Amino acid sequence: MTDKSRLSRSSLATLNAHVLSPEWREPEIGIVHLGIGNFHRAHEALYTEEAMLARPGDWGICGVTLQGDVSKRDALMEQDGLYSIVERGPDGVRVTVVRALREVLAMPFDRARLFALLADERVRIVSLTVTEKGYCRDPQTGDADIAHPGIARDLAHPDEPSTVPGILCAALKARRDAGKPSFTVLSCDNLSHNGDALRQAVCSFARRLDPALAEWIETQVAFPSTMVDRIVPATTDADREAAQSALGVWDRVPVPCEPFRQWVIEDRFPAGRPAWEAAGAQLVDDVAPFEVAKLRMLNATHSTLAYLSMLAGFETISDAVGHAPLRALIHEMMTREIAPTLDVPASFDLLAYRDALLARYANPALKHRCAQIAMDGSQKMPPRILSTIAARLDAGRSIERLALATAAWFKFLRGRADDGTRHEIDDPLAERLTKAAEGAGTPEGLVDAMLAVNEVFPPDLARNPAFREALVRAAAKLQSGAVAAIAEYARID
Ligand code: CS2
Repeated sequence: MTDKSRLSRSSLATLNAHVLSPEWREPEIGIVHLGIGNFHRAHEALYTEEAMLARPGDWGICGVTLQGDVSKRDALMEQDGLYSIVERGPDGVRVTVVRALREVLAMPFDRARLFALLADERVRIVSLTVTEKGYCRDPQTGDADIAHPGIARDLAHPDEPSTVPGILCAALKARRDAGKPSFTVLSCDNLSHNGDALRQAVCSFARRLDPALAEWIETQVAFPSTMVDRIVPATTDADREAAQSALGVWDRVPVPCEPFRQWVIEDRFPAGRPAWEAAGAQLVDDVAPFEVAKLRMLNATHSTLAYLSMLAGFETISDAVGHAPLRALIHEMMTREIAPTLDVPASFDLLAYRDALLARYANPALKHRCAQIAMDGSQKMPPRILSTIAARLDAGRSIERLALATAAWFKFLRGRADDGTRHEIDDPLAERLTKAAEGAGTPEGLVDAMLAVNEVFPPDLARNPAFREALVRAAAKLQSGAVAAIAEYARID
């Protein structure tokens, strides 16, 4: 393939005009982003691109893959960091090219370059989308988990870190030792209070090596929280073809996504930030209400749809909500079980939010696979579903639909759909979870074996009899198949 026929800085001039904004000035790197997956590329990178178009500044991004994914680095670098966004709405496809990504690194191969950038005070923000498990937290305390092999290794070799707490700690130590100002650390993952959660993981890690450094981080480093939202599936050949036909050149790594996007950010950036508000981000004093509402409404129903669909045989989220009883089930779950637990400002209309979510899920063009959402349940269930269950139980309220979602996860962990089709369990606790799920025959046995997994179920919740009973009822109902259980739970009061 010639340079002109694939997306790169040298083919930019040949692109169809509507995919690019003309008034672009190449920025220097000002942001290092850990976890350069599709989500970041369709979200923060795009907001940053538009912010720089509105107000030029040096906020170019260096993206880092922490899994040593050299092929992802190389594919993006062969295109000079350029890629396209394939926005798929019910009414058609819109393709745009993003230029904010200036460099891509793969850990551990590019360690020296990464640490040189992190030490450079022109880098003013380090942001992250590393998924829940990337934080390496002890689920009971929220501190960096010293039983985690990566954390243990980084504590023993702090100069060659590979985990997020280890990398941030080493980089912040270098800033402190050189007398330089810190960068702001911006978590963009779906965790409750993601900024505070990251600060605790980093500070508890630092305290074990150097208490004075922990103190410096506590006082000198800002960890604003954010709520991020955009549905971004994995890239398929259909996306590459859509990009090719809009661009006129070949893009190996386009990102598909829905038209909707939202970003609510706590405005604490002592070292400055891009004018993200010019791109539609909401800068607020407290993101907690937005964050909790998104986790409990969107992410919780996503996981519910995913586990029930993996059993029932619906492949995508739009297929899942196309099944009327399943759509009714999550509609009622949001209305009756989730929304009443949320404490949001009066201007936040939770029922309108619910309806907007259902419309987004129904987008037939998106093809968001349930198997992708079903990953990492041990990390996702606590903030998405178990936190609502705990709040409901505290208030003496019913939890039937939430219990069905949880029991569907248990059954999913057995690795087979209701028709016997096999699926993989992709989860950091996979071995433990599948053993517990497979070993137990009766609904009671399954529920008790799962409730004993204390990395997922806090002791108070695991011991709650109303929770156990609701889970046993749901697990028993799922024995006659997910479709039958969905039909019944869609109707209950
Ligand atoms: C999804 C999220 O994969 C998942 O678990 O629930 O990635 C979801 O699509 C995003 O949070 C939407 O903003």
